[in-house]
Amino acid sequence: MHSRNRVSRLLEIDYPIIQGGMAWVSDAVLAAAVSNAGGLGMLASGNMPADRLSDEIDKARSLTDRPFGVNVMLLSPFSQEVLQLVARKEVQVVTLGAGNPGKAVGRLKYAGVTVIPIVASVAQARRAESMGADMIVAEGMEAGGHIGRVTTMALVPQVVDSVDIPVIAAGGIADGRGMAAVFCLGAEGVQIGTRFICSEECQIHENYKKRVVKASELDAVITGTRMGHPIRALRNNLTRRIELLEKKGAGFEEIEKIAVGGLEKAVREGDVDSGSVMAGQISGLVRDIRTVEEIIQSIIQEFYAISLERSEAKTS
Ligand code: TUI
Repeated sequence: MHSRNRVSRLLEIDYPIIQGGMAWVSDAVLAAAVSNAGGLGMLASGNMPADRLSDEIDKARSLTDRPFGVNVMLLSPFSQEVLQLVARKEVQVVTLGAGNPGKAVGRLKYAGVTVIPIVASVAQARRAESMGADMIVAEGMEAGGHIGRVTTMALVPQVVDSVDIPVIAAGGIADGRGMAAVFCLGAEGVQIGTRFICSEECQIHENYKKRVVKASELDAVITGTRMGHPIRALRNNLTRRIELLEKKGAGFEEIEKIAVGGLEKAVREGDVDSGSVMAGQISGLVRDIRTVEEIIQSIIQEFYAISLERSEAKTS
């Protein structure tokens, strides 16, 4: 058996696998399943008000005794009240995404929370470390949803060389090979989103899961770059409409009108044609819906098998 590394020790988990905090997707049932399987489950606060998140935290606590965390989406109009809530409820871990973590890091650290900003560049990583972050997630543009501009392959080693705190890689990882690859680049953990969308415990509409299972590697396209908010989602009527509007030079408000609410429409109503089916480029590798326990065990077994091969190659 392998010894726990810095990430699993600091987070008090069996395996350094963090479930992505995906807005409208990462609820108490999914997060508790991941924590119970030895990873770190995450609740996504998305655009939720604090009272709704509070209920979700209580529910997760009723479903697992293990640590779990909350992702705070910094673009949310409720991000300040959500930050207060997670500190008050003594949530163990918080990831901060989609914006400048700024004062949030110090406030959460003061409340005893383990703070993990999500970064998409070396400069953001350095800034996060200097603010007092415990670790960072370096998220490549293979990821689904709101993304940066650098790939995981290029971002992770450059971030690893720029900071001393542990780096967790995200974007394009769905199996033990991907985990082994980013560990070769110096990562000490992985954050996985898309693979967990296609789990039994994920509570979203079946149409969304089926669309991800059906997707090829070319289907996860980027829209919104011109507006300064690049979003990766599976190609459909919505992404084509946004592309056309962008080409015509439509304003932010016009595009936002059809994009906002699109994620909820796909996740809850199963409208995968005109809703937003956010998912990463690794969708093409996800071919089935399995339990969270099966997903984590197969990632870990494959990862350990590759690590063993590498250490045997070194000594022979
Ligand atoms: O946050 C994500 N992915 C997301 S959030 C989301 S919901 C949404 N709703 C409305 C508008 C936009 C999104 C769907 N997917 N990933 C973490 C992440 N954070 N990726 C990239 C970043 C990021 C981007 C800019 C982090 C920091 C940043 O700027 C920081 C600075 O220093 O200003």
